[in-house]
Amino acid sequence: MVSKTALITGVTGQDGAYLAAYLLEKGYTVHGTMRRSSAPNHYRLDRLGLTPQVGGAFHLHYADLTDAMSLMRLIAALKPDEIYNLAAQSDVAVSFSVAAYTHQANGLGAVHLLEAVRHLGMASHVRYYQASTSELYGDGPVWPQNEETPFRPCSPYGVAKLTAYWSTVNYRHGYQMHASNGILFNHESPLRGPNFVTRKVTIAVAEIATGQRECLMIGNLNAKRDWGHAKDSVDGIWHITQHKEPGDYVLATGETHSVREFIERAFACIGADIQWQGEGVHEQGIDRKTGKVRVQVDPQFFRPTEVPLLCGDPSKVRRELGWQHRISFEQLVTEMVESDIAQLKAQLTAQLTS
Ligand code: NAP
Ligand code: G4F
Repeated sequence: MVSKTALITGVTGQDGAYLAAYLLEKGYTVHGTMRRSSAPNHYRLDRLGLTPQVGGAFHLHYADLTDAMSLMRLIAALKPDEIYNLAAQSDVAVSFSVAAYTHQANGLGAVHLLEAVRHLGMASHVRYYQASTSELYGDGPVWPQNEETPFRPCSPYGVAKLTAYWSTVNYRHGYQMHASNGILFNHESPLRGPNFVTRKVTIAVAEIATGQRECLMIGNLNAKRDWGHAKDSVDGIWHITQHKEPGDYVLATGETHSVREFIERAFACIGADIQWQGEGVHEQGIDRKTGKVRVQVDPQFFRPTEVPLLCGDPSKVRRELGWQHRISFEQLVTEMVESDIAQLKAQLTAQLTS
């Protein structure tokens, strides 16, 4: 067991919740930041049984990446050994609507943290992890993408994350900080936000399976992603931060699948075989057995610019840190569908008995 203190920004998010549980298991004291919201936003922590208690190892604090002093104050008070900057406006599609805010949170937010560490005189002993992303590769022509592949981000989200990426590299070189980037490809779980495509699909499949809905409305069926499991990702994040030397690492499975394949696999979990008919915005997914239309394309989910294909090359992280993903694409999809069906059934039972 270790007796280190970690500060996780964005602990109420998918990765933050899993990382908090992972570090607590290792014996860390974990401090997480949360934002004020008008409704409770800690349901993921609740699902993992993470409740702050007096005298316990898990603590929550209000802070916001756009408020530099809130971060400075926390770092000064907590003196963490490790800082994991996971907080972000993480929705690529939404970043086209709130571009300036996305830059402030995702780009400047990282600078606020790095500056706080430097100004507090902690640069020589704090380890800093930056949640970088495969969105940095954008619509570039090269794949599989590795640490040498040129970045060509094509969304406000991706461009903002580029600021955070290079700031992390700059503070490493300029101030000898142990500051690392994890270039993470898409990773999912039952705790994934419901507006990301995987969870949107698995919730729809669960609702169709329980008779609550007829059809899934979807955007670009042909986009391809390297989808791993968030539990594997947080293990990689920790290994990057523990490495003697700081660096930049791709965390990926090395496999890529289309949105179409994800949908087929998710429907297969409830025994439905999806057949595709039509083209473009008129394409439909039909349940072969019942003839019912289960998937329709809706152009409102198209983006102004799209990242068509992500497939990571995790050779460096395998070679240097011995990390590799364990949970397969098939296991991931099955776990998500089963979790959504179980949750929905529990809700329906609760409604019937109340
Ligand atoms: P997520 O579920 O959307 O969680 C984001 C977290 O950041 C939440 O706790 C959110 O708070 C918080 N947050 C948002 N804006 C903030 C602000 N201005 N100040 C403070 N906190 C703020 O994202 P995730 O999937 O866990 O991803 C974690 C990080 O990895 C993000 O930086 C994301 O961009 C990056 N990343 C994710 C993936 C992926 O596939 N999941 C891949 C590559 C990189 P609320 O709960 O209040 O919204
Ligand atoms: O699930 P998505 O919204 O994730 P996206 O855009 O790849 O971003 C996620 O992964 C990044 C890492 O590469 C993270 F940095 C980022 O924070 C986030 O976690 O969309 C995946 C693909 C896109 O090509 C999108 O156009 O699915 C396509 N898609 C098709 N129909 C859809 C839909 N995406 C969403 N959200 N909703 C749809 O109806």
